Amino acid sequence: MNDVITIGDAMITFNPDRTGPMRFVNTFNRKVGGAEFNVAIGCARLGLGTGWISRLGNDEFGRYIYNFARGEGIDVSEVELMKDHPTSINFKEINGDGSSNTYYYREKSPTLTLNSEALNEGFFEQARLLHITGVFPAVNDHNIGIIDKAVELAKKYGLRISMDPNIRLKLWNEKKARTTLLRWMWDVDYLLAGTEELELLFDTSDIEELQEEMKGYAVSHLFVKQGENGGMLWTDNTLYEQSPEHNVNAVDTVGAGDGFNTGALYGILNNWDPERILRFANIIGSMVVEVFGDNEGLPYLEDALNRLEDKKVVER
Ligand code: KDG
Repeated sequence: MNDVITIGDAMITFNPDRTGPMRFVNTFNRKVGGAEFNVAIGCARLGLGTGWISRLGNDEFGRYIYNFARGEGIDVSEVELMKDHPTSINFKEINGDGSSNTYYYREKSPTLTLNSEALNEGFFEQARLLHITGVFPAVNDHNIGIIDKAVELAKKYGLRISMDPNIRLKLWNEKKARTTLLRWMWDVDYLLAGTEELELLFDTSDIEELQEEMKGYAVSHLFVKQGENGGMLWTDNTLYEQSPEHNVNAVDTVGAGDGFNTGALYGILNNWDPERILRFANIIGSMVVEVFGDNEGLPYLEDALNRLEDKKVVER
């Protein structure tokens, strides 16, 4: 049985070996990225049963991603390698402060071969939570129908639903992002979003106004991810605030939000109290930015708990 299932497009991510404009970068390291895929890795590392629905190219990159996912212990029974659809790729440009720009080559994503009829009901029936993001539907309109069906199946089998808007304006425009993501909001239990994304979706990032807004939907937990400024969680009519972690050396911020999500989902699925959930999410986000790559910094449960409990670890 999987605790968490998710659907998405993974890519070979080329990480530069130096900061600065990409035109001056000569060497890249081959890594793997993809918002939903990162969450799947993070959940699996924390010990949650995790399943990923996807399509990859039947090529060397596709095999690499497939084996990577399998090696992380992700259930890949709903992943297929497709002929004539090269695996998607992206290149990153990293700035001195760890922030980055992304250049996508994913128009013909192998996930175009995935259809809503291909979603295996049994996979949903056996799971506890469906995690969706705004990246997969932004890659192609075709994927919107797949998320519609996934949400329908999640409801049918009583799964909880978490959503990270993950708005990528290189993939779709503001209006499209807003109308598409809002149509799923009625079914979302846990919303995990950045301040700018909330502004785009609800025309406000004021936490009191957002709390009111959430009451109109079924959202029980609103997480506001504030990056280096920490985060907030609104649940049960109470607002919890988390200040930033100390001494974080950010080298690559991509994937931090996905890391935050994994901590939040772990805490929720284990019925932790809100303060602990929020701190854990924040800690995992901060661990991700300390390592190059979109998911290499995602911790195993023991490492994350050591940070949560401020335990000193003897290294040698
Ligand atoms: O959330 C991080 C992801 O966005 C990254 O791993 C890959 O850019 C990416 C994408 O669009 O999925």
